[in-house]
Amino acid sequence: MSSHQSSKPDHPDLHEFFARDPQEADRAFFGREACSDRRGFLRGAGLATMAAMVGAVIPFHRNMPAGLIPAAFADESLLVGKDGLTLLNDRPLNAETPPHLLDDAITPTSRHFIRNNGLPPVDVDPAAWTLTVDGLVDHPSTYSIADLQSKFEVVTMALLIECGGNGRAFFDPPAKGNQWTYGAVACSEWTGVRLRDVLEAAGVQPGVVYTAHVGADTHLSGEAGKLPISRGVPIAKAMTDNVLLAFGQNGGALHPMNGAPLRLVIPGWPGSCSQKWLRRITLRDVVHDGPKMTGSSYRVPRYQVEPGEKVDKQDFVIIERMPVKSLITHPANGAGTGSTVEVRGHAWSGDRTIAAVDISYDFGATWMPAALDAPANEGAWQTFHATVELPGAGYYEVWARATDSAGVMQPHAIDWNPKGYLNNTMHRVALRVA
Ligand SMILES: Nc1nc2c(c(=O)[nH]1)N[C@H]1C(S)=C(S)[C@@H](COP(=O)(O)O)O[C@H]1N2
Ligand SMILES: [Mo]
Repeated sequence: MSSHQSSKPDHPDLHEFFARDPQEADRAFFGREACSDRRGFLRGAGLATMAAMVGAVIPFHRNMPAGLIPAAFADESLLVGKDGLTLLNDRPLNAETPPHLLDDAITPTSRHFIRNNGLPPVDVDPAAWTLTVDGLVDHPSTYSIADLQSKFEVVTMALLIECGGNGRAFFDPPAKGNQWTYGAVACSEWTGVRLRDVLEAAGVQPGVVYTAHVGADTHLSGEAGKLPISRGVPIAKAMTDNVLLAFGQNGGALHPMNGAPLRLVIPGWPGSCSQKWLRRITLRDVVHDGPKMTGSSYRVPRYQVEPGEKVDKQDFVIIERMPVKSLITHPANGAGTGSTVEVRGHAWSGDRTIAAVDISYDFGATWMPAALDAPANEGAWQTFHATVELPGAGYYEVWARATDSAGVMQPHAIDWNPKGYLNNTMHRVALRVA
């Protein structure tokens, strides 16, 4: 782990969090239930989590008092197991990845952003975890993760998740919510079983129109039974080949904040569809109306509105596929470079592929095509690269614009919407040649 966060003293770190609320911090990080005499010690999954985070077994763990922060985390932020993420909020935890840390074709687990709407489950025991499939199915079923692994084909795919609010920070007037800039997007390699196979085994009844997803996280209010978020997708989307029930991330376990031990991955649609800490999928004969499915959540006006305009709730539509977009991941914004610059990044478009990425270094006057890799599989982003020759010393901007398989190109500007969703304007990176 690195300590990029230490350059930002205004961000709460692990020590502040433990000082403020040691019991909550213990539970959030290690699933440790502190006893009233503060001598509770770690067991089971909590101990395994701490051991994974310090990178070794802890022979004397029984002597560790409750609320003890391993000194191994001395200068670390709240983002244990994450590398260089920018913290946007600590309750619920939200953190994005600076673009230059997203340079890999496959996003390492340590660099996958975190978007939590509530409080993650504590004391997670993967061996005891179950998923229930019910609602309008012939055979309601409950599976352990081992059941899923033995009954269905296990597949590994690179799949893109982008938060519907990625880019919200650039809306004017500002839109409420996490002020994501560029980095609420990632393309990890997920291992799991196809949702389609599991739904087919359960027997999808005629008349099913939507899925409903329930996770094990709890509402910020602490109110029992109140879900922080429960979203769904049209049954046709749920039955596509690249929708996974994932129990593996990049060859290892899922990071606790990315939904361990089981999550949905629905690539190319708003990240909110990809329920983390997944416990239940219910098939319904109506469009799901769980928390964050209605009102202005993950919905946009069905017509163009003036910036700041009030929009009637009944004029909103649910966001489905995410729009064509690209991200420059090298060089970093503001970098000093020589006059020959290798430009790299990724491009994606929900349910489509990318046909071309063009690069400009003269503020959009001329464009050159970048070389573009095929996606690792359907639902992965595509990597582009180009060598740019800058004519001399000075300030430059590199711009990237992607065009997808339907011929749709990224815009210079997008229409405002009340919650700041779907910002797919071109990414610009500043360069200085000495
Ligand atoms: N159970 C649960 N699942 C969830 C969320 C959540 O708060 N709770 N957040 C959703 C949102 S809005 C996004 S963008 C993605 C982010 O996934 P990540 O945190 O693994 O990057 O998870 C989705 N799944
Ligand atoms: Mo999201």
